[in-house]
Order: sequence, then C-alpha cells, then structure tokens
Amino acid sequence: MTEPKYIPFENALEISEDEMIEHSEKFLELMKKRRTIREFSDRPVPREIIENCILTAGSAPNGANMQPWQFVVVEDKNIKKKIREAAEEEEKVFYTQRAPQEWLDALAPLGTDESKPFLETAPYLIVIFSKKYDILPDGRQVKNYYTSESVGIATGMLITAIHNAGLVSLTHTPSPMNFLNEILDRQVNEKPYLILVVGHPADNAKVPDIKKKSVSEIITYIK
Ligand code: IYR
Repeated sequence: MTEPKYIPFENALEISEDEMIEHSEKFLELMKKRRTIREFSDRPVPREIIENCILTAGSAPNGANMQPWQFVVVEDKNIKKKIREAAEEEEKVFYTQRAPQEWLDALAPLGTDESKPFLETAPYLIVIFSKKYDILPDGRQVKNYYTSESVGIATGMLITAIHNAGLVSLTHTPSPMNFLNEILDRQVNEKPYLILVVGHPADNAKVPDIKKKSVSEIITYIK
C-alpha cells in the first residue's frame, strides 16, 4: 500500500464575505446566460481554447483520483460525417419507434428530431468516454470507482469552461452510442458517455423559450 503524502494547501482565495457574495452573483449571472445551442456556425475555433477547457474538466474531483475519462476531440470532416450518419440512424429509430409517447411529449418543447446537421457543421465534437477500468500496457486491468459520477462532474465543468470561454455547446446523447467506439477506434474499456458539440452559434440561432426552476423548487434548507 502507498502511504499518503501531503503538501500544504495554499490556493485558498482569501477574499472577504462581501467579495464572495459578489463573485457568486457574477458567476451566477454568467452561467444564467448559458444555453444549449442546436444551430452551429462553421466558424473555426483555436484548438488552444478547447484544450484549456478539457484541462479544466480534467481537474474535476473524481473517484480515488483515477480520472476515469478520455476526451476525443474530433475536427476531421470525414469522421464528423460518419458520426452524423450513425447518430441520425440511431435517432431515427428513437424518434419513430423506441421513444415512448411520454418521452416524446417531454421533448416536444425543445423541438428536437432525428436530424443532426450540427454534428458536421460545428468545428469540434468532443466525445467523452468513461472508463470503468483502465488497461495497463501489460494488459492488466485496474478498476476505477464512481465512474459515472466522476465523468458527469467533469462534463459539467467542461460545459462551464466552454461557456466561460465564450463558446456554445450541445450535449448530444444518441442511444446506443457504441458506434463511437468503432468510428473512433477506442478500446472496450471506454464507454461513450456523451458527445459535446462545441463552436460558435449560427447567425440568428434560436433557442427554446423554456425556464429554469426557482429557488423554492430546487432548494430545501434544513436548519
Ligand atoms: N437523444 C435524442 C433525444 C433527446 C433526449 C433528451 I432527455 C434531450 O434532452 C434531448 C434530446 C436527441 O438528441 O435528439
């Protein structure tokens, strides 16, 4: 067993409570501007921004610090086309056969359907894979812990970082997503978690007129 090794924590912000309140308000205002976008521009985005955002995601808290994720950044037009074709095939089955009416009703206000042109238009598809175990170079398997929680937290941080950088994103979850292992040539221990479509919004992009729940709906205080 490896003994724990500690270093001093020196990153505390050391700001006053007033400054904390101001930071939290400013950040809330920034995050309230985030919207999921389904109409993308093909305007290029420097890769450095994407890399910084993914490194932000990679700093997420996670089970036993195993960091059970892999971010595959797709810029290649042919690969994006393949992903679009495979996703649209799955989505067609979803919308016409697999989805129960209750689910279709829940999606109705969003106006989604099986057509996914953004998978080709947007400059980046970040395909996030979750790893229940790692495979060492000698073939041995090492178990990871709380992978879905860990990858979910990292994905939230990625979405936040992308918004903070001034870009927009769409969380896309075709189901099943196994085609991504084949197209992107990933090993069996890597399970597709979601596709994050990233770029600039199309000119005149529209978003559904929907609202977030209020304080009293989502917070329960026990004092
Ligand atoms: N994966 C489908 C359906 C879909 C499901 C949910 I839950 C959404 O919030 C949005 C869409 C699609 O991408 O169209």
